[in-house]
Amino acid sequence: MLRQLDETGKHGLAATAGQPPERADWTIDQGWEKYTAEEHGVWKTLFERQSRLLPGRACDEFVQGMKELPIGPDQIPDFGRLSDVLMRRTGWQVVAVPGLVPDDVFFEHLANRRFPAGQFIRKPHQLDYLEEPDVFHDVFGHVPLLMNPVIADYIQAYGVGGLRAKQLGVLEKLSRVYWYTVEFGLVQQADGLRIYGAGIASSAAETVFSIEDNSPNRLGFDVDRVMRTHYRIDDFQETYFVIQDLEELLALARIDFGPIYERVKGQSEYRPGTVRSTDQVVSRGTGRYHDAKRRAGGA
Ligand code: HBI
Ligand code: FE
Repeated sequence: MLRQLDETGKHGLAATAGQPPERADWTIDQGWEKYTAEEHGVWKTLFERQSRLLPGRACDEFVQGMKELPIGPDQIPDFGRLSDVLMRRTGWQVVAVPGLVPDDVFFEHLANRRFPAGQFIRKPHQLDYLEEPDVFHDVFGHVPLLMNPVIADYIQAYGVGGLRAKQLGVLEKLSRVYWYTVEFGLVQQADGLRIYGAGIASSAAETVFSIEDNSPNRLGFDVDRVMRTHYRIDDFQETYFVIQDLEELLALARIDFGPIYERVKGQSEYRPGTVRSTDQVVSRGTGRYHDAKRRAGGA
């Protein structure tokens, strides 16, 4: 997967450009009956590929959530059926949106425990790369962990915090915390590092890269540090931040970010690949992957 959000906080609302939404909250009907056999086929290809890769790489909570949801290889899931199960477990719902929605609309949904999921699915030629969040990224990547009470509270808190951060003019800082946790987070488990970030869990190549490759840095999560760290939207991350367990996010959902914004304001920022002497290094990357790209004149 790739993402949507650039470092200036602007978004390409490509899929819906020029068409104002019919409903103020940007939701649409999923229109499940209208998915074609080809679209269900794309889901199946992606589902089967990820299902082979995730055991031993995704965290236990992710695998458990997936098991308890009406999600399988054969069909794109029905949001109504997902919501029935989620609602009973953590009070969340999944609602359909055309793609990216404006920040305030996105946060308003999260603050009310509604997860806006892209209604569309990528085309067969986009299996490995697309910019907007589609149903595979949103449902396969995010929904399993919404079954977990800690993640359920954390993402709601991000919605509440997002509305506030936007008013304070510090959304870029908060969005880095979201990026390096909800989208690209790793967690330490008894038997090794595991994935909990949806951006990784919905990408075959990054699933392997984030866990096994010696190129990226893996650093202990620190909220001030993360707020000061740029991220990559166009390629694998150069650095992943590792939490000790999912409970660490619960603390993050409860603390007041106000003083942290104050502290971080005006401090220097870090490039995605920087390692400081004060960082807690889980594994220091060789940087080989991104160096090679830079030499080739790429990113
Ligand atoms: N809209 N559908 C959708 N999904 C997102 O993840 C999303 C969005 N709009 C805004 C947004 N993310 C980000 O800008 C915020 O997380 C900062
Ligand atoms: Fe996402």
